[in-house]
Amino acid sequence: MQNIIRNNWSLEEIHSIYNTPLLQLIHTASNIHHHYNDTAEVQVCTLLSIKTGGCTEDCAYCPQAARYNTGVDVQALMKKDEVLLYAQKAKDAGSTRFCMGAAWREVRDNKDFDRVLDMVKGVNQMGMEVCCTLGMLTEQQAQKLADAGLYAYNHNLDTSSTHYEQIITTRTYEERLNTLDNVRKVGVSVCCGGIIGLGETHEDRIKMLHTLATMPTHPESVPINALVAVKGTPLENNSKTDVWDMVRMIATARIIMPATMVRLSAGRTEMSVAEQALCFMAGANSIFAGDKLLTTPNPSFEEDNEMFNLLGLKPRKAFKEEKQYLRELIEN
Ligand code: SAM
Ligand code: DTB
Ligand code: SF4
Repeated sequence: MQNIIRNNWSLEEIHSIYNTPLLQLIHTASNIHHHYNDTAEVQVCTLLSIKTGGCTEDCAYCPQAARYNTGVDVQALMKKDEVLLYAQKAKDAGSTRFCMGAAWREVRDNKDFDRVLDMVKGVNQMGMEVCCTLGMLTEQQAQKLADAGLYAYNHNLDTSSTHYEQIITTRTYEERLNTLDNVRKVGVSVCCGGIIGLGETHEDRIKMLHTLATMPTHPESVPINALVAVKGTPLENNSKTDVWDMVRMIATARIIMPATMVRLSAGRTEMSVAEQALCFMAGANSIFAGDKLLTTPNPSFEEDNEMFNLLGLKPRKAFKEEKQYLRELIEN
């Protein structure tokens, strides 16, 4: 197997990989995973919602959009010290990446942003990889976050450019791609993936993977979320995501973006350990840990510890390789 990372995938190629008979697909993905990564290692990330609910946007899946009645309590931006306590708790439980999420359309240059910059500095000083997901960013804002020590920025495509308008109308796909460009320009690691179970077709999933795998540089991490169908959102009655679809998606992402961290993200509470094991076999090497995602439940640290022991997995160390790789990219 050659060490080649490709950015020139055609839709047809990805279509044919995605549609490979399932066991063969898992086998191929597993081989590629072995070649490029330490398959025993899984990155453990913890999420914290630092500003919850009351969001102006209309993302059809989201419990935090003000326009849906989902029972999520609106909470103003948390205080820095409180956030750092959560980060310490996550670190003590074995997390190496701490991701702070805000229910914002975009970052604004105000006191709240200054407070987030302080949080980023604080978490960085604790020796954790610090990540944020705050909505759209300008290049200047991305630079400020980078200067404060931000390691990664999460901004998802969510779905294909075609299905997108069925899901979100208050900001465009183009705007998402612009934010991702701004993050890339300042040398912050890009975390970008999507959700399955939004009513999209297999072709939409293939198209989204194609957009990710043909970026000039692959995102360093790609979260694959299964929709958490929250009561009160327009997608509350969507059917449960088929675990085989999750496996197929992860395996395809692994094959076309071999060195990327592929994150088995939202939806794990609905999956057995055996089903999650299949996802790790298919190339997933990152999870969100801790009993809450942003507003919805997630398996506890204890449950995940047990799973790691059973499957022989170990948490990946912080700051491994990625930074060097990014540095080289910027220098060249
Ligand atoms: N407000 C910011 C934004 O939209 O970019 C950051 C937070 S937002 C909650 C981050 C991501 O979480 C979304 O882009 C979406 O991919 C994911 N997400 C939100 N609600 C979800 C749900 N119910 N099920 C699965 N993923 C979800
Ligand atoms: C991502 O891809 N998934 C996370 C994180 N990035 C921000 C969010 C999942 C949210 C699930 C719904 C909730 O808990 O509110
Ligand atoms: Fe707001 Fe982000 Fe939820 Fe969309 S996904 S409604 S932007 S919090």
